[in-house]
Amino acid sequence: MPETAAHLASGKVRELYALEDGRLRLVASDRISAFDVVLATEIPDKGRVLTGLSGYWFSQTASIVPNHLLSLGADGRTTDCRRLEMLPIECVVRGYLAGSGWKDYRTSGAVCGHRLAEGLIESQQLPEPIFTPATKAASGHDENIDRDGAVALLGEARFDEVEALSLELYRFASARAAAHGIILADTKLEFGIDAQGRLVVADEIFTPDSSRFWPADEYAAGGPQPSFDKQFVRDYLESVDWDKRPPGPVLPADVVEGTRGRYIEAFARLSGIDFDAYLADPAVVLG
Ligand code: PZK
Repeated sequence: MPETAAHLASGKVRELYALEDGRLRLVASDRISAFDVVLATEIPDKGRVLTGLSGYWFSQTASIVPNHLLSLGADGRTTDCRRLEMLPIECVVRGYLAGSGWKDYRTSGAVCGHRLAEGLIESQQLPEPIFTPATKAASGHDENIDRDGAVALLGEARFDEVEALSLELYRFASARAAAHGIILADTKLEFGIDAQGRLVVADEIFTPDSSRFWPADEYAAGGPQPSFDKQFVRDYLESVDWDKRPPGPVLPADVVEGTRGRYIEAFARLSGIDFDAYLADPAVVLG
């Protein structure tokens, strides 16, 4: 008999369920968001690509930190995981100056209390990656906080632990991505505490929805960079008359197919695994 799954929460493009035995089930849809709006058109297999990549990275980083993954579903888009007490911050690591990091630097010369050299330009690589935590806002627009702000939420010992682990995870994945022509500009990690009080990495890890992936061969600091996965969608949305309020426009078939191809290419380049092999047996990413 199939187990019952109670719906717990909806993300923009994912759903979270509680199973009867206490496990959680994350289901990644094929929905895509751009300019903060979920679009009317899905990208076939996007949820499978993100689930497979996350599974791959959880497996590859298990010697750095334990993770919440228990099993991948045969559908390729379902992750069963351990239920944790989630930490109240987003653990962001930035190796390049983009998004809110660039915005904060331009305004104040610092990002989350990290004072940076003068004269840096948009998308420039930082001399070393920095840990730039943010609060989880219900609105979805997280607020960057400094060390003191994060220590007030976590305590000093736990802060030091997640900072060190986040930086180590970023260094591991960015080196792997760089070797395959992809810049991992920044990433957002989520941690929780298990029943034994151990720190565990959860949610999704090093996916294009939780990270900025840039094609290395097109990298040129001094402005915004093309997104490895979403650039066709962004270019199309900028070419039509849309005020960036919901509902988003329907995407043409060539934009959908091109974007699907980019997701599948990111999966294959980062993991070294053929996407059809993943579809045939999702556990292939777990080694
Ligand atoms: C958890 N979210 C985010 C919200 C989603 C995902 N292992 C865990 N234990 C307890 N809580 C969570 C996790 C994980 N991962 C994750 N919220 C809680 C979220 C909505 C939809 F798919």
